[in-house]
Amino acid sequence: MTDPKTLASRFPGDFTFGVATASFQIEGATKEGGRKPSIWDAFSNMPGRVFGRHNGDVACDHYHRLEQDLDLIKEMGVSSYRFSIAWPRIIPEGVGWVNEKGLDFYDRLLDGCKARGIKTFATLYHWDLPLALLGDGGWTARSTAYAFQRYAKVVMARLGDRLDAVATFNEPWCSVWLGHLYGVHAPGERNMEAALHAMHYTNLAHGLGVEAIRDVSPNVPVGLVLNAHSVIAGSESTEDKAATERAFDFHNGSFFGPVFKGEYPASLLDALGDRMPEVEEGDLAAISQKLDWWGLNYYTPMRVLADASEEAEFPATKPAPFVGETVTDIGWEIWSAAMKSLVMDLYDRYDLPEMYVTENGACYNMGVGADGEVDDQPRLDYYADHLSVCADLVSEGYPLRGYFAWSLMDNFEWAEGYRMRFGLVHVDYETQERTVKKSGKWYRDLALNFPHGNHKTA
Ligand code: IFM
Repeated sequence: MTDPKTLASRFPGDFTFGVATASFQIEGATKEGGRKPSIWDAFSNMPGRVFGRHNGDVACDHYHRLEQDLDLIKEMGVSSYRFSIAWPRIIPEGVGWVNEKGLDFYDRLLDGCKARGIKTFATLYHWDLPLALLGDGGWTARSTAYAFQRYAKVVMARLGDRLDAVATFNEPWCSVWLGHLYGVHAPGERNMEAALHAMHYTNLAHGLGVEAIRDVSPNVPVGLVLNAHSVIAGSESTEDKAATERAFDFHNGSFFGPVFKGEYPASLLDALGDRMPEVEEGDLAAISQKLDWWGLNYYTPMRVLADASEEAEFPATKPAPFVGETVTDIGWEIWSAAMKSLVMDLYDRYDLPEMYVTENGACYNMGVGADGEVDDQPRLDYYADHLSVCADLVSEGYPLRGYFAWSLMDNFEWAEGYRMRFGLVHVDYETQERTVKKSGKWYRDLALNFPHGNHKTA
């Protein structure tokens, strides 16, 4: 079903349609307004880390084009904007002095949203850790969790009055495992012990952050955004099914466990507990405070087989072949059914609050044609397919309150640099011209024509 109006009519009247971005991926102006480097500035400036040695220096120049981009969001017809706040703009050295100019930028962003009738969903940490904190070990140091707590307090004290929702972290799976175990994200570490320290201290920072947010802004709904993995066994064998459960514990349980159950998975502790830092008294209580909401970022399933080789470390799995016939330009399998089974599985396993799909979207790299249009029909199809799954979830009673497309516009796709494009809006990085793609016009039709009100769900 691709008719946007028909699709929109399957959602309840108070559903939120939004678009999402993140600070380092769009802002640019990395040396302006008092900002100091983050670990991603350092990482992208090292040869061999990011495709083409691209970096965030200019990105989408959003810092200088704020008003124009807020107009664009308004034109997209959405009711909400999800963005992240750059810690190195607010507390440039991670600890110590607070940079008022950094807060001023987000002040303008929030005022601009409010003036346009757009709700604000902020994320405090979308991977741009102040580089200075790496001197103490970055996320492998317990002190970083306390630095984050202070940062959360500073942000909420100045901006909390205009936030409709706040998330502590975006996808800790990436900043922990990609950044400290697989080495493909900043800071580029490949070490299980370091990764396990980053895992616990990130979880602790989340818990301390929740305390800080509630202390300063008790009325702002607080949540956490997780890229939960839909882990699917590559075969029906007992070994592969057991591997799937291990993979679930490692990739999901390492965050969902402490946050929603107050414990790390037993299998993870058995296999790797001796390399974890001390979990101090009170840590798990802080981490597992009840949240108002959680966010799911979903793109593709994770298919796994058991890895029986001697050197395989927990969870001892390897990738299984794709089943879906199509992949996006970044090579990710398209399989919307896994989004539904994932949500069902997570609500079975954990006591979860209401949720948003905080990211979903597809990478396709087509450019602007001779007619001035960007024909990205496969992205449009991806959105229609996955939004239909969301409508099914709503009609089956899952407390899904909103959906944010990733992303508003093409941007810095981390280790892939600018070559991978996820935007509903095309960005010409030479001229910074924005062109709404075919998928963007379709999403606009859906969001703009969405019949707000108490209409019944299908
Ligand atoms: O671009 C990223 C985003 O920063 C976090 N979630 C996944 C997106 C696509 O890879």
